[in-house]
Amino acid sequence: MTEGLFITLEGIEGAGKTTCMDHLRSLLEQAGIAFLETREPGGTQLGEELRQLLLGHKHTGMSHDAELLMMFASRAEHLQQKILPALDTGQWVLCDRFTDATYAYQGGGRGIAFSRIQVLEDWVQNGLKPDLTLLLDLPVELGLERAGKRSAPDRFESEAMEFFDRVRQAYLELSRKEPERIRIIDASQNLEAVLAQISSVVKPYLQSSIR
Ligand code: Z5A
Repeated sequence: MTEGLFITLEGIEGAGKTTCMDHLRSLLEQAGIAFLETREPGGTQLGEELRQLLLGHKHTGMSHDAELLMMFASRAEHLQQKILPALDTGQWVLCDRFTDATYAYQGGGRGIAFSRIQVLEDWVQNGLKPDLTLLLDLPVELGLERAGKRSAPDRFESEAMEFFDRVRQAYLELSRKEPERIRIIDASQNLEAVLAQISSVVKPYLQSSIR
């Protein structure tokens, strides 16, 4: 049994990850590939409870370090319980956000040094990284406008425009460092054009999985 492929979706608020996840799911189903669909923070019972603490407004003033550590606590559980077992049995994993979000939000957004985040990444992931990351990039104003049409904002969504600007810049910096893994999708385009970009990036991986 070969190892599965680990694909993550990233982007600022309102980038369209949920919509693109639907598209990825149908591409994999059409190709007959078994996969696990999951998200962060969350993906396990403990992770989902941490997600409520992280996104809810009960602990609005939590420290940046507590926030960072809870992201990695959720991730450690997620890797052990779900992601690694799926990859080990040859399933693909589609994950809505992963560690690039930590560099972008806790690093870029909150101002925690990348080097400190890297210590936790090395500890929890032991070298594991996604095989492919689709970074849905768009201007912050457009993302917030799209997201604004939805329900009440969570603790992150309540941040100011400058916060999301820093998050976006951090994502772009990550993709400059790892251009092969982190592929930029122009999410400012209409939905049809965005989904076409995703298909063209993912199709070579689908073809190489057909033996
Ligand atoms: N977080 C963190 O800080 N550190 C970490 O390590 C991790 C996460 C893992 C939860 O994430 C929060 O956790 C997140 C970062 C933090 N906070 N924020 N912000 P989440 O992924 O669950 O929450 P989210 O970013 O708010 O994602 P979302 O609500 O799922 O939004 P989305 O998936 O990107 O957008 P969407 O729902 O697909 O699209 C938004 C709207 O735009 C919707 O009405 C669509 O129909 C529309 N749309 C989408 N694409 C288009 C195009 N191309 N044209 C026109 N309209 C479109």
